[in-house]
Amino acid sequence: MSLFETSGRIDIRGVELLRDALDRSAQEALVDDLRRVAGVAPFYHPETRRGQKFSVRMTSAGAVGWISDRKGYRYQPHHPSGGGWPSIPPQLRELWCAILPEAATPDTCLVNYYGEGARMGMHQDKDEADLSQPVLSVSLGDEALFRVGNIERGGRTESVWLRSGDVAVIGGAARLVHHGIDRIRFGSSDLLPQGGRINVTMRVAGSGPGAAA
Ligand code: MD3
Ligand code: FE
Repeated sequence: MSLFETSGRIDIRGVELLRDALDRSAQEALVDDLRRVAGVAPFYHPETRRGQKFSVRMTSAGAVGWISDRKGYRYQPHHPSGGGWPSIPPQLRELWCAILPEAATPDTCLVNYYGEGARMGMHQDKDEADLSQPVLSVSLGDEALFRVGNIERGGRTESVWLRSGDVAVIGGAARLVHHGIDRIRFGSSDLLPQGGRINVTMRVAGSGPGAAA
C-alpha cells in the first residue's frame, strides 16, 4: 500500500488528516476487502433507543462491533442478526501498525456507509474502554463535510471536506472532541459503483462497560 508519498498533513483541532494517504489501487483493494466483510456481516440500519433510524448504515469487523438498537449502544461480539463479525482485513491492520506503531492492537473496525442524503450528527466517541488509545479513520468514495467542535458541547467548530483516500488519526486531546458529518457530495467519486461514501474507523474497544457480552 503506498503511504505518505504525496500526503499533506493537516491539523484540524488536533485531528491529524493525512490527505491522499491511499492511492487509487489501495482504495480499490480496501473496497474489495469491505465487500467481503459486508458479505459476512451485512450493513444494517442502526436505531436509537427511541427507535429513530440512523441515516448511515453500519457493520463491523473484529472481535466486537459497535451497535445501536432499542436497548442502547455498545460493543458486542455478534452482528444484530446473531452471527459473529468477520476478522479485520489484513490491509487495515497493516495500515494501523504503519501509522500507529506504539498503539495497542485494534480489536474492532466500524464501517459506516453513507448513501445519498446520509449524515452523522455531532457526537463524542467514548464507548471504548481506554480513551488514551487512538482511532484511525479511512475515507472511501464520495466527499464528506467533516465538522470538528470541542470537548464540551457547542462552541465554535471547524469543517473540512474529507476525500477518498484520506486517513485521519485521532489521538490525545482530540480523542474526545465532538465531531460529525454534515453531508456528502453524492456522486463526487467513482470509487463505489453505486456511489456514496464508506468510512472505516479502527479502534481498540477493549473490555469495559461498553464491551459487555
Ligand atoms: C474525532 N465517523 O464512526 S470519521 C464514527 O466519517 C465517526 O463516518 C465519521 O465519527 C465518519 O464515530 C468521522 C473521523 C473521526 C472518527 C472518530 C473520531 C473523527 C473523530 C473520534 C474522536 C474524534
Ligand atoms: Fe465518531
